[in-house]
Amino acid sequence: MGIAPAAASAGGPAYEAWLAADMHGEMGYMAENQDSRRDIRAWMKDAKSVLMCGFSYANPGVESGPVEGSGRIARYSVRTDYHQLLRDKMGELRDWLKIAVPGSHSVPFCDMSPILERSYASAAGLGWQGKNAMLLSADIGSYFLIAGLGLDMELPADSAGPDHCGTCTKCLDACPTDAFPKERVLDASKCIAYFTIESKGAIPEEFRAGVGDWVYGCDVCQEVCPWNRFEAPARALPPPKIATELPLDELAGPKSANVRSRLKGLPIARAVRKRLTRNALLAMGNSGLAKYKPLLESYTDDKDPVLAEQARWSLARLAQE
Ligand code: B12
Ligand code: SF4
Ligand code: SF4
Repeated sequence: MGIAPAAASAGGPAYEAWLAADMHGEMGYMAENQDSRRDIRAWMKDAKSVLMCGFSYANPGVESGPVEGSGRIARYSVRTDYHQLLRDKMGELRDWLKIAVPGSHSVPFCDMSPILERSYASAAGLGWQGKNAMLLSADIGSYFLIAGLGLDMELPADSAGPDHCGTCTKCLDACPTDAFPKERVLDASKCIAYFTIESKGAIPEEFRAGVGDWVYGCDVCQEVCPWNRFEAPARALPPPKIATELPLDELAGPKSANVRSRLKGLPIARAVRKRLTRNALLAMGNSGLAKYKPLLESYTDDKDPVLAEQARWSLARLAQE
């Protein structure tokens, strides 16, 4: 937890470069509200300070990695959807403040508001923005989510945390789709998290092999980070509800409705059936497992052209094995 001034001047030259280069794919909203994303006062006129909090979702001791026949999902998505949960937690703080400081005004936010949360969190001393663009803490690594509370009171600001990346480049080297044009700048239109969570259409062919077995999000640039060796346990979030590996034939097969019922209330439930099916068909193509051929064949004439084309690509890839 830390305090940033309302005018934390979030973004800086890297943000300008990022906007100019159009690296947001189908996420057109990211190019909108540019000024408000940099300065909370654009949408909270009376803001003077911003309280920023980090909530660990690490699961120390639980192995997470490729499992034959399964697709991987990002670690943050195995617990109850954090958007409302963390906004509500910040809302409790707002309600408490209203009593402690009568007449005070504060606005909670988490992930959904036009604001550069990582920059504000960094200015509030929660950590530094690593070369993988993640906010990293020397105490709890990067497996944490961010939420904030805009405040109408001037509180003493914390100072930005020092950068501990040093000469390390593990995350840049490991990214399977080469999504970092330079340190700390992510080309979102090449990120597996974008392809598997946000993108509605076909995943471009040149990135399909790189997507590997990821079916929802991606953790590669965090898994390789030395600062995540000391994962702190999650205290503020509910326990994981599912494993980070999901059977591919269940995701795309006739029993997909059963899997979806297990995903209820989790961030992954936000993905519509078509998107998860597309991702599972892609992962089957990358699996090297011939057992998926019949299921893939059943999709080659699907009425959805994205699924049909993905199935054909995956069959062709399996045929090359
Ligand atoms: C859209 C979005 C995405 C998009 C695009 C992300 C992107 N970086 O462009 C996609 C779908 C790809 C995505 C992926 C992920 N996301 Co996301 N995402 C967001 C969202 C909603 C907006 C981010 C945004 O505005 N990006 C625009 C760029 C320009 O901003 P930025 O990366 O935050 O930071 C830039 C500037 O600060 C600047 N900068 C950084 N350091 C420095 C230093 C100096 C000196 C200067 C001048 C500038 C500068 O350059 C940075 C890179 O361009 C935020 C929530 C929010 N409102 O902030 C969550 C958020 C960033 N995501 C989050 C998470 C967890 C993820 C994933 C890990 C999910 C997953 N496992 O699949 C991946 C990680 C990918 C990665 N390596 O960053 C968390 C990050 C928590 C943390 N500890 O950092 C956030 C904060 C959500 C939350 N409330 O917790 N995400
Ligand atoms: S989340 Fe995956 S694809 Fe996206 S930048 Fe990190 S390693 Fe690359
Ligand atoms: S892997 Fe290395 S360069 Fe990347 S964020 Fe972690 S410490 Fe920084």
